[in-house]
Amino acid sequence: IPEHSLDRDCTTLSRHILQQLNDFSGDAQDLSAIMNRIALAGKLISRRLSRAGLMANVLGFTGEDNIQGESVKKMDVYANEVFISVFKQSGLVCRLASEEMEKPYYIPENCPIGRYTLLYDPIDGSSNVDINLNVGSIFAIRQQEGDDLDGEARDLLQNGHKQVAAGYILYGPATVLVYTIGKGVHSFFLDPSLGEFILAEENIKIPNHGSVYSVNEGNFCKWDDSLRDYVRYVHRHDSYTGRYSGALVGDIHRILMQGGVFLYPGTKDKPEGKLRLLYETAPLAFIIEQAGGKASTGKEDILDVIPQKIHQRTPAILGSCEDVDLVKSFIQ
Ligand code: P6P
Repeated sequence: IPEHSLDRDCTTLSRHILQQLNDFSGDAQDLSAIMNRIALAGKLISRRLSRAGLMANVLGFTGEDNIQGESVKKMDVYANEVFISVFKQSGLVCRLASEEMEKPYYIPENCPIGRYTLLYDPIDGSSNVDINLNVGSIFAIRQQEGDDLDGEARDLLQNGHKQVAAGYILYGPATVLVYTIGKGVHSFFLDPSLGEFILAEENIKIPNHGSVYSVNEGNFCKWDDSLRDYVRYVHRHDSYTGRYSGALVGDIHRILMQGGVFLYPGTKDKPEGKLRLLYETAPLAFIIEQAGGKASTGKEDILDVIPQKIHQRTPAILGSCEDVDLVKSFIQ
């Protein structure tokens, strides 16, 4: 689509999904409507972030801890409630599973079997909010299977191939939404003057190799020797450069667009690492693989991991094929 053509400006997210599905059946309409609600959540969060410094009671901590034992920031709570409120009356999803909630939130009136579940991290990297650096929302959509009468949501404990759609919203200098429904990866920029996410790039392909390695080297002494050998290797080669923002979505977006590898390995005391599977590494693995990259725990593809519990963590190595293979060659 030519730059700044009227046609480009009219390629909104919902239109793009229907084009992608090349199908205007009920299911396609539902998926398009769900993505539209996610886009609405992104607009509301983006607006709040842009005013965070100007509004009382937005920055800083609530004083509570979330189920992960992490101190909760006011923006975490606000963003989580935004996702719940935009889906409550939608009739589109029956459950919302979030990093911020111990158990999924059920929307009882929407719960016929086969309805969708939204898994999301409402604001990832929220420690960046107070210093005006990028943060992101991460989401995945799965279909409910079975009746889940006891609220244990066991049908969510399946591998990432069960994801129907996944993506993220990056709140940076511009707000960018990146999604896949298994037919390539596409990006949309929020045009504040239109209040719409407008198509920016279709079928994004991650380069086969990139110069960036993105990892928190502060954990160097806690890693296995194989990871330390990998980092010593890239230190010795001038062709590599380190980039790490401390916010997953921005770090992954850089790797998607420019190539390279993002790592959050396990450590000796936390072999599963820090990142959660169902609403962080699995959605991002879907995106990276759809863009032609690789996503591994170091032992297996992230999309093959079957979680034992909703908030399970996995080690994560995501990025360009050559760079992920290089990391894996040290592990093996
Ligand atoms: P560390 C933010 O808290 C987060 O969940 C991700 O956004 C980010 O990639 C990671 O943790 C940063 O963790 O241990 O490097 O500060």
